[in-house]
Amino acid sequence: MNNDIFPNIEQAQIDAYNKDGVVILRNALTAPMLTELRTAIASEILNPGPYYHGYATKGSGKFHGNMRLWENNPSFRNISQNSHLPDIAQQFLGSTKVNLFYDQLFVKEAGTPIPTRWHNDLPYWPIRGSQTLSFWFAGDKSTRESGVLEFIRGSHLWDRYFQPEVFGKTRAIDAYEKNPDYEPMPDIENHRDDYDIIHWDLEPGDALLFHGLTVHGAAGNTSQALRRRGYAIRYTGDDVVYDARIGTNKHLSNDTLADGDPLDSDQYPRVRGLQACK
Ligand SMILES: O=C(O)CCC(=O)C(=O)O
Repeated sequence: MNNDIFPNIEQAQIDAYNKDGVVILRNALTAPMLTELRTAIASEILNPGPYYHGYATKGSGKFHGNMRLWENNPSFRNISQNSHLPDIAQQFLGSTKVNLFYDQLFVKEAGTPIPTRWHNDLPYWPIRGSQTLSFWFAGDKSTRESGVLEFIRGSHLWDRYFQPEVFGKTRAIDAYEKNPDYEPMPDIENHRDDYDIIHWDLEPGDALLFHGLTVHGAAGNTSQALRRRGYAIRYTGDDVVYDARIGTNKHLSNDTLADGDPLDSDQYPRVRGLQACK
């Protein structure tokens, strides 16, 4: 890791991540990286890649989503692979190797009322294992009014898999297959006081780091002034393998891997650790 760019992660931050399932990392992107990210997002919005999953809004605003962006855009590749971010991931994962699972974009323009439903991510993913870490980078100042992410503290330790649902009307996937081992998501929004819900207001370049089982969601962006550009990168560690179970997102699956295989492949490149392949 290049310490001129980013200071070492403190053990207290790693402990907080392990306990709460989420931590904040201020200024996780350098200023040039933030500029590169914003330029890449603008180009993606003008010319969306193949996994575009924009959501229809009632009346105003626009919710632009897409995934596997680095495969088609060198700036997303640069940020997710050739930066200090995999080094940070390696420290939080406590792993000898790091794979880039995929990256994803969530842009809620000002005045987009669509909430992001409460969910956890691992049930959507064709992988299993405990070392799963997402970064969610703020491209803008983000507050509850503009739809910053909220988390249920410690929910990664529940070890519960909630049935995936589509976030809204989308071109990419109409529905998820039901997995009998998954359970329905409880009505968290109408019982918020029953849960330990936390959030941070973010400045551009800040990142939220969270575990694949941490339950999270977001309000719509009701601000008329702030865009809410969110860019997520998902990294995995040593104990994560491919999982061919039903109910996962078919745009994330891989035809060449069998159930139980390590992820190392063109689609999920090993970006840190011996034998980095791409
Ligand atoms: O940005 C959003 O609205 C959703 C983000 C999210 O759910 C994720 O990154 O896992």
